[in-house]
Amino acid sequence: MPGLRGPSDYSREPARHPCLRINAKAPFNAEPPRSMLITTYVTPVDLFYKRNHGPIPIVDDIERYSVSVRGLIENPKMLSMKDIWDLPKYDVTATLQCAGNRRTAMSKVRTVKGVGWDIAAIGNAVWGGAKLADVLELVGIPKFTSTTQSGGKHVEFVSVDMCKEENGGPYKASIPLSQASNPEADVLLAYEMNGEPLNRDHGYPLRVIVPGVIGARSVKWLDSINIIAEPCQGFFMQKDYKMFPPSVNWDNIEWSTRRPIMDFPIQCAICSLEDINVIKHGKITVSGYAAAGGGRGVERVDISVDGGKTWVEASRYQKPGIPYVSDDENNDKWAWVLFEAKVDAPHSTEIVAKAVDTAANVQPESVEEIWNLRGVLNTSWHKVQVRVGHSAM
Ligand SMILES: Nc1nc2c(c(=O)[nH]1)N[C@H]1C(S)=C(S)[C@@H](COP(=O)(O)O)O[C@H]1N2
Ligand SMILES: [Mo]
Repeated sequence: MPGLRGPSDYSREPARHPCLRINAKAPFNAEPPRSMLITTYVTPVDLFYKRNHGPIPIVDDIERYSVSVRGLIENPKMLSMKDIWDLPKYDVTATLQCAGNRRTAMSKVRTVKGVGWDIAAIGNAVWGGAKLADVLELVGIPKFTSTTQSGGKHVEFVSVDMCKEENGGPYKASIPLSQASNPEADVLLAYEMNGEPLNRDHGYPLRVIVPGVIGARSVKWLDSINIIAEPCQGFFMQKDYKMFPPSVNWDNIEWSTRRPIMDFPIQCAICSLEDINVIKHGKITVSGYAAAGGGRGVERVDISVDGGKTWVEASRYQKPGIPYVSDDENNDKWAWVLFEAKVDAPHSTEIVAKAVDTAANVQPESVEEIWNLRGVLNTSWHKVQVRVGHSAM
């Protein structure tokens, strides 16, 4: 029996937290309630969103598990968990966000294809593992390499889960070799999440973490690493997770004209309020998360209580009680920033949040202008309705 295998049915799924909102049962896709998402800076493993495309793989014998590293390199190798554990260990606090986060709101404009997510297909964890740049050195690829001698330019990660989009084949994705071999990009082969061994849902025994990039590239249940000349040709790189303008529909789509999405764009959402709220007259707390992709900082989070006419600035923090400064070198550069503002809502209104990153990128105002048929990257201003009533609900 192999060390790691992908079952063909859902009879051996792990137990999950009862608070999760299940968006699809098989494959299992679920997110925590809004209010629970931001009670902690580091998201508890149980509450962290779970995004799968097939049944959860099974480890029969961890002693027999190994990752093969092969392709356009001189010395292909099979690495056991011990080989990975023997490398220097890094703990990287990084936010993972599904490109489909906030898809449900986009689907209200026009139908989109995909799992309906509210605003919690995102989480922040401390990932422990070896740097991919160190792993690549074991097979003779020096740090900061963009092309190997035999023409390798991309690093492909292949799993074992059986995905229907791949006609029963495994999930796979790739990133450029220049990013993979750059130790400062902090790409990890992670075996721990929040100080515990990874659990099955999140990729046990070993997964990739690509900080600052959409979750789809952080392949779980890693089986092999291939050094290849062209980006991975798998479904999730070539026929999914690409950005299209609103004019593209299922009749005129040409997948090959677009790049696979990598860095996620500046995002923020209010988690302290549901879509529609009835509140008592007075101060309300508007709090949530902001996340800038690509290792950029969160420069500002703006809150409006009049639908976007006037704005106040929210306070930002990563560590409780310590104000966040976007260019501080001690920040967790790959992690989200929580925000809070106390505002007055004297009458029924729309409360809006939008964030600005350190490259001055801003979230687009309307979801219509970024609508796309797959419902990805909905980063439009996050809006909630507040009705001021006589009694709080
Ligand atoms: N093997 C494998 N890796 C995968 C996936 C998958 O279905 N199979 N889903 C991807 C997507 S789309 C996301 S958003 C993240 C979700 O990671 P999580 O379930 O640990 O939150 O895993 C990525 N890695
Ligand atoms: Mo995703």
